[in-house]
Amino acid sequence: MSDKTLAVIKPDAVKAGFAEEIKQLIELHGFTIIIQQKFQLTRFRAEEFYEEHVGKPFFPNLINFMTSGPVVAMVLSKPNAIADWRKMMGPTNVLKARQEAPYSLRAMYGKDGTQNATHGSDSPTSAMREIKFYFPGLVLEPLLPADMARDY
Ligand code: RTP
Ligand code: MG
Repeated sequence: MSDKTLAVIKPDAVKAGFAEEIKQLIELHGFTIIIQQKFQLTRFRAEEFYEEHVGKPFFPNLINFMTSGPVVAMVLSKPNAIADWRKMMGPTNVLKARQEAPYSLRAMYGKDGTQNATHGSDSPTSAMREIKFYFPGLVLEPLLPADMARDY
């Protein structure tokens, strides 16, 4: 599963009109966009997606932000997709990103510590959970020949 990850273009970047440019950069970096869709998250859905952060001081701001407009969710494929996509995004905090990785997506397209343009799964387990969250019907693994031959 580390060859697939869930990427999200967050509401700040979508609103600013950066989505197409970010998608072009994603493909230039060798990722294949397997599926993509624009979603408006409800508070309930945003709280479920970020449940690991419930109770943290930035949680209310995060939920307000993530429901402030549409997001573009994508499944990206490439060897080492999870780590490579996080590297392409850069550090979580945009000010830090601008200092340490000026050509990262967050440095170029983000605004601050919360409005940071993009999301990426942080492990194979979260990639699996997050891909299912946005694309529950997606079949990720091809059927085995034995499955196809089975008499259902
Ligand atoms: P993400 O989950 O969105 O890919 O970001 P991440 O792993 O780099 O960072 P994480 O710790 O999971 O935080 C999730 C999102 O919460 C917002 N945040 N705001 N103001 C703050 O101190 C703060 N800290 C985190 C950001 O939108 C961050 O991406
Ligand atoms: Mg995270």
